[in-house]
Amino acid sequence: MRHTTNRLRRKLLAGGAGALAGAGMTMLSRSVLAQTSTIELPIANGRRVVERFPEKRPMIVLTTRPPQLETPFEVFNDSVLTPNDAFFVRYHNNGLPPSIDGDKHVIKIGGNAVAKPYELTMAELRSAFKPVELVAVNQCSGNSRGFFNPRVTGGQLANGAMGNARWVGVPLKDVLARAEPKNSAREVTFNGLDIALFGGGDFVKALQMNHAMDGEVMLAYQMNGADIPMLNGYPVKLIVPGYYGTYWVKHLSEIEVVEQPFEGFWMKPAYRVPDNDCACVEPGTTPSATRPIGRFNVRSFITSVADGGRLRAGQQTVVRGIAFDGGQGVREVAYSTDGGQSWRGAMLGADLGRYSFREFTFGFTPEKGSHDLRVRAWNRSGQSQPMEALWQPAGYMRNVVESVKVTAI
Ligand SMILES: Nc1nc2c(c(=O)[nH]1)N[C@H]1C(S)=C(S)[C@@H](COP(=O)(O)O)O[C@H]1N2
Ligand SMILES: [Mo]
Repeated sequence: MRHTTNRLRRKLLAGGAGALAGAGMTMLSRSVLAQTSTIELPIANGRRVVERFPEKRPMIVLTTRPPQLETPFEVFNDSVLTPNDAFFVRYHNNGLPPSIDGDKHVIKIGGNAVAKPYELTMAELRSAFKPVELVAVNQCSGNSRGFFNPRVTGGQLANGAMGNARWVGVPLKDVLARAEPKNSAREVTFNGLDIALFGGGDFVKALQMNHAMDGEVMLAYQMNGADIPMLNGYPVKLIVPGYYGTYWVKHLSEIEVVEQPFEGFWMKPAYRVPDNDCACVEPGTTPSATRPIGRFNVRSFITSVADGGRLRAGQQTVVRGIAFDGGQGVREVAYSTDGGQSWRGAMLGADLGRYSFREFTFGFTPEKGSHDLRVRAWNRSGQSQPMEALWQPAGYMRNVVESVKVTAI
């Protein structure tokens, strides 16, 4: 029932959008302007418009064409899974399809390194393979870019370009196996329905063959028990657990298994990081060598109180937050209430799997005055977060131990 309703709704939203993809998106984003308000972000970005897009609650707007929407940070305190209507949205190009018929959608599987190219319908994807389920974080490479100092160009995001969802779909490995990859297969490329309207590069990403065949990379058609929202990749998106969102191709429509390395614009020069252990360079300098961005580093955030927030003096509060990493799983979260001078262990919440947000809590009874709260996580292989922010020119991979200054009154 819900399924049907969803589909109807999606058609309604897209209805009358016109033949041009770009015009279609204008209609989509303009259809619900009534809810506009603004928000002050605690960074140099200043005021931001908060607006409601199709299937979304009011979100922080970076751009409207294409839609780039950030999750209001309070959402991360409500639940460990990020609701679909609050999940961030990132696109590169303007040519979004004005509407998608989920029942007619097909994924073409081919390339010069398969013996049997074929077309996979959504119906077959849902019925001919054994579905799997996984809770995993999607995070944009540029999440938190707006905090870089010295500042860098690109979307000036605060910390809301991330989200955690329960995905249901089919392992990519099974879908590829049916095309009978040859021994010469080296990489797999992924393309979605959106196009670059004004030239520039269509958004295509690639994974190494062994990564694509690891059994974890997934073609998901469900997000938190519902169809994937249009703006998050309806009807099917690639899930690359532990890897930055750039690989999570939305409206997936073409998969190619190829013998030669793929170096399209969005693999090179875009989405590269300094090729060293910290993926960082001296502020203001250019890396001498780069590699494609890969797994998430370790991060943790206090969610129950914001920087500049107030607490009650003399009263115990439970401070809450989330931590995650690139797939080892969170082993430990430490907290400090004195700006990092002394640390104690926080309590970890339910384990939803090693790719999920992990909740943590600690009790704090503040004395009257100001306090500098910090949290720092470790993953199961002992990796953690730097105390001082690292820098790189693209503004990717920020994971410094953040400081949340609160006043107890
Ligand atoms: N088809 C398509 N898929 C895409 C992109 C895009 O521009 N087009 N952007 C990628 C990037 S950089 C990110 S961070 C994620 C964001 O996923 P979301 O919009 O569902 O949150 O989508 C990825 N998949
Ligand atoms: Mo991204």
